[in-house]
Amino acid sequence: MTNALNLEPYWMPFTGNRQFKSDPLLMESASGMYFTTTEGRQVLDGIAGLWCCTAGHCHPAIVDAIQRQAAKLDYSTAFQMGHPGIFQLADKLTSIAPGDLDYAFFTNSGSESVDTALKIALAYHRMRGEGQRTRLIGREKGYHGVGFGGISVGGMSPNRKMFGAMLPGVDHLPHTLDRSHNAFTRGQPEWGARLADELENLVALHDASTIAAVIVEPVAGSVGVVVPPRGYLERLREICTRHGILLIFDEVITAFGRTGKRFAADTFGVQPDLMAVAKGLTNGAVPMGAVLVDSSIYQAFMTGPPHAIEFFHGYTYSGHPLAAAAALASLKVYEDEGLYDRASKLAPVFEDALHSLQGEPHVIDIRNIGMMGGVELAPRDDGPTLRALDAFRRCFDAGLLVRTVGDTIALTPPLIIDEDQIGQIVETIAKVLRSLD
Ligand code: PXG
Repeated sequence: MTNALNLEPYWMPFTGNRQFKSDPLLMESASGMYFTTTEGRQVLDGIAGLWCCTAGHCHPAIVDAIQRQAAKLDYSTAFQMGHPGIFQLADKLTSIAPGDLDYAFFTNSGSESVDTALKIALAYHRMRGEGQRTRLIGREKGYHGVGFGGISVGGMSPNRKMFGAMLPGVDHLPHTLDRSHNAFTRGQPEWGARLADELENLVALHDASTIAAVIVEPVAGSVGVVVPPRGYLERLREICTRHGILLIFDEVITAFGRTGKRFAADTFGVQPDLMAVAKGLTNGAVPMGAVLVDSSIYQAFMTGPPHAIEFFHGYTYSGHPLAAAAALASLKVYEDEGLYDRASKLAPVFEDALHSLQGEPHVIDIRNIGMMGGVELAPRDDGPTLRALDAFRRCFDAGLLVRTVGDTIALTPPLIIDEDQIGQIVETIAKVLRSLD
């Protein structure tokens, strides 16, 4: 099968193309917790595809909804027109979203959701006569996708350094990863809330009247699972409110149960003004993202004549019928199968299992919350990421898919995982760690 394929023309994203093409890993099919490779091997999915297949793979209800929708209405524009599914979805999403996030704007990815949220924030201030609020504040080590807005507020240098000056007027908060205080913390670290006070310093430097929004991942994912210190998000919220700055939560990874409640905003009890979601929205089955918007922000746009477009933004595929069908079916499955409760009940089991890896070779930190965890390895002397990449490949060969980000092994299994499978994940990782250079 692999031999018959011409691997060369496909420029693969976020991949070492030459290494991959010399030793490809190809998936043929998937069901529930498992992938099957083109060679017929079963691989346990430790990362829900890429933090997205919350209810496992090829869930029959989601497959059925997509198939029926494809045969009924394949496409209709979202501009000046609609279809029932997308209104049902906006209704459903805003009914489960925390606080007054009562409006939903649809996109096709997390990156588009982030850029859309940033544009809403800028336009909102301008609509209210505060057009001088143009600065955006992100955070070091943050990941907000790959659009120009997302990489500008993002804080990962490899994703930024090749791409010029990016958006002007962006500043960054310090990140909260601090092993000297917080290594091997279970859940939220006690130390670090004071890092939120750095926002006061940025306000003092730039003046609040120039700042539109602050964007953070409530739990940073791609940097290797960094859980917010106790009190940190609360303090960011308080400072933003005091200075009229919008707080955007990028919940592309954390929404839909990952932290043990529906949204990380629920888990931490902190309410954002805008929330970017994607990934789990459709269980990964059809690309879709959304920005959930506080009612007061939407209302600020509803001012001109009723026929006038209020927000000059949108995508050909915003609110795509197949994505809407997949999302409606996914949200129903999450509720019908009690996956949010399941995540919160399994979280302590997952936590114990992960922390049992403390003391295994190379492990320098373990971080976790809900059903997301990171096991950080000491970098090899011959370069960062190499040891983790070696671990990734050895886990795969042993029948387990993990994700490595830097030198951290990230684990975010589908929420349908059972206790035996959690055991299988940590046993496989322990064996692999013992075999590594
Ligand atoms: N925000 C966050 C917090 C994300 O994690 C995006 C935005 C962008 O989403 P799209 O759908 O445009 O990719 C993400 C995406 C990794 C990894 O290995 C994570 C993502 C993407 C690629 C790799 O951690 N998250």
